[in-house]
Amino acid sequence: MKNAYLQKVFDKVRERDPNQPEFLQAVQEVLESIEPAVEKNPDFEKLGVVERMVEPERVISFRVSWVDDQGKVQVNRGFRVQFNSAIGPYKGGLRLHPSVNLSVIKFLGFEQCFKNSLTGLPIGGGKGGSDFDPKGKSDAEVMRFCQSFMTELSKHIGPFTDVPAGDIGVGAREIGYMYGQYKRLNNDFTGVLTGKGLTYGGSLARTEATGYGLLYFVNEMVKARGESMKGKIVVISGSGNVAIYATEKAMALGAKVVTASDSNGYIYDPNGINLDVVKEIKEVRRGRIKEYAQAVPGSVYTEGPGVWSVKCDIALPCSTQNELNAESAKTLIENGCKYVGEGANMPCTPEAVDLFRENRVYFAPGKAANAGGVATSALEMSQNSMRLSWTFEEVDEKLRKIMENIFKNATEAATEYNDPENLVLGANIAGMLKIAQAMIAHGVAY
Ligand code: NDP
Ligand code: 2IT
Repeated sequence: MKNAYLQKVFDKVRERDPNQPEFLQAVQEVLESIEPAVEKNPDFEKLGVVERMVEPERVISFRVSWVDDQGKVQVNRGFRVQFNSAIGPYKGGLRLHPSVNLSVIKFLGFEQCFKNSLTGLPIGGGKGGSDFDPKGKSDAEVMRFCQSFMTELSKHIGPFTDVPAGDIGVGAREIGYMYGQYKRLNNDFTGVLTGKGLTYGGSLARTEATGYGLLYFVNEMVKARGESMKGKIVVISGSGNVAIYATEKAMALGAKVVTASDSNGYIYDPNGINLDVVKEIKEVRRGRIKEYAQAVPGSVYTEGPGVWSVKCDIALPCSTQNELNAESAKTLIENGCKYVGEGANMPCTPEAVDLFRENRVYFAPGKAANAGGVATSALEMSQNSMRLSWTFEEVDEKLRKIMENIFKNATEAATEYNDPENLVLGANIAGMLKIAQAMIAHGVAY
């Protein structure tokens, strides 16, 4: 970092939280890329804008005790980080995964602020979750965990305060159990969560939104280089919510998706993934991706994280943070990959992102490319407030326009600094400026 003010802010964050590597990584990436915008706005330093942005407004950590099927009491740790409410109520998902800790939730909450700002909708940033592992748990255990988690979380959220949603390990089932518990405790039928089921206030197209939105964004990048999605070979990691609907839309746009993965391994299907089979394994049976190879002749399952060794034109990491490192980036580049779009949050390491830029791989950071999920959550909030529901086509059309606008705004911000394809720079600056203006407008209490 060349800017002395930003370096000072980063040093302080590192001094305060030396044991939060994911959070430090996310902060460093943002601070490095907003440098030119901060230099243009010297009042930011006096007003402490960046210091305030890197410090969450509120961090809630709580005990979640629940009873397993054997009658034994289990204890997990729950979190909600309410990062920034300058432009709207805190908004962001809940992650249930054994790797969840404060560093992970803070990095996700920090990213969420800029992402939500980029959508153009009035939503602040937050994130939550728990180190509870839903894998191998019965429905009844998941329900009891979700109820206990919500018993505490309900004290801190509300439709105009903080509106959580899904993330890794949290889909329609978990949102249903949490919503039921919130309603039971508050006697209030309100849009306090998004990603709800369609029978109780959910929005059509929310399930598809993150994956579809990613492809609407990537389609803009491909068009900007005068190309088309038709016939492109796409490698996608993950086989959860984002990966499944990214695959669906990529195929609808004429591309061929040849992989899917989970934390055990990946499948390669040279004929193009049969998405019905993936949906049956993942959405219906909650099974493992290796079952695909047994079901579909001609496909191959490989144990381990090697999905990035498959040759492609477009790579879309849709699993988790830091899943694509420098070595994988080199392999992708050697194999002729031209576009990378982050469906997951921060899936590419900083070294991988540098390599993409140096080699003219057109790169879309998650806070721009995967913003379709939260944008559609905001559309769910609007529908709840209006007490009506839009058709699938209406929501999908709004989503497409939002993604095209994010691409346009990030590209324009990057163009101002003579680097039009630098969407990291463009997304961070465009997202940050709106939050900064709102924070300055609100003043500081003293
Ligand atoms: P899901 O739980 O539906 O799916 C997650 C997928 O990623 C699974 O295939 C899972 O495999 C794999 N995965 C998770 N953790 C790891 C890990 N540590 N190592 C390897 N593979 C892993 O989650 P989503 O699809 O909702 O989320 C995927 C990513 O997209 C996350 O980064 C999330 O933050 C981001 N995102 C999600 C949005 C949404 O609306 N859902 C919106 C924007 C971003 P396994 O089953 O083996 O664990
Ligand atoms: O990372 C994300 O943007 C999400 N998990 C979705 C958040 C939301 O509120 O829909």
